[in-house]
Amino acid sequence: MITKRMEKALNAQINKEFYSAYLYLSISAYCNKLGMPGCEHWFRIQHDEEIIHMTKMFDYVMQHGGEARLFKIDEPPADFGSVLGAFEASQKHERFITESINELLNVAVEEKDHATQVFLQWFITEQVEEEANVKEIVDRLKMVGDNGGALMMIDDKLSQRSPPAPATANV
Ligand code: OFO
Repeated sequence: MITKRMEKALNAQINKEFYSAYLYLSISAYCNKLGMPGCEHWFRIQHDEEIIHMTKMFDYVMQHGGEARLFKIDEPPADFGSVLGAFEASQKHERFITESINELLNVAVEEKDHATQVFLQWFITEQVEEEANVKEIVDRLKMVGDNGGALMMIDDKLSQRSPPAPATANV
């Protein structure tokens, strides 16, 4: 059974994962407006991944004897200035989420909640991947600048991203 403090912290993270999904859906709409279908697709998959993160945590809270709670989701921005700006917004957000997951683990350690410490390992690893993926794209976009042909090639590559595996609470 999780402690009330742990439950509160996990419920707050569920809200952040929902916001992540909201943010990425908004960025996908922005990419649609820019006429970059590959980027739109990439962010739509990113949105789907965030829903999986949220669902994993939501299910875990209940499996561990807690009460899963849903709170109001903040409105995400709709304009990111450029496709590079959109990916930089994603990079900044993922760094924030990494800090937040690390803080959750600190709470689990302080609460001597070993099951939640194990559960959070999946998220710790996932954040390394999330940050690495977006960094690679940001670096490439910076490299190509305004080169239309190169941007089209990046867009095409991003259109090949595969959908995520379905959610399971078990790690
Ligand atoms: Fe849920 O990892 Fe991104 O935000």
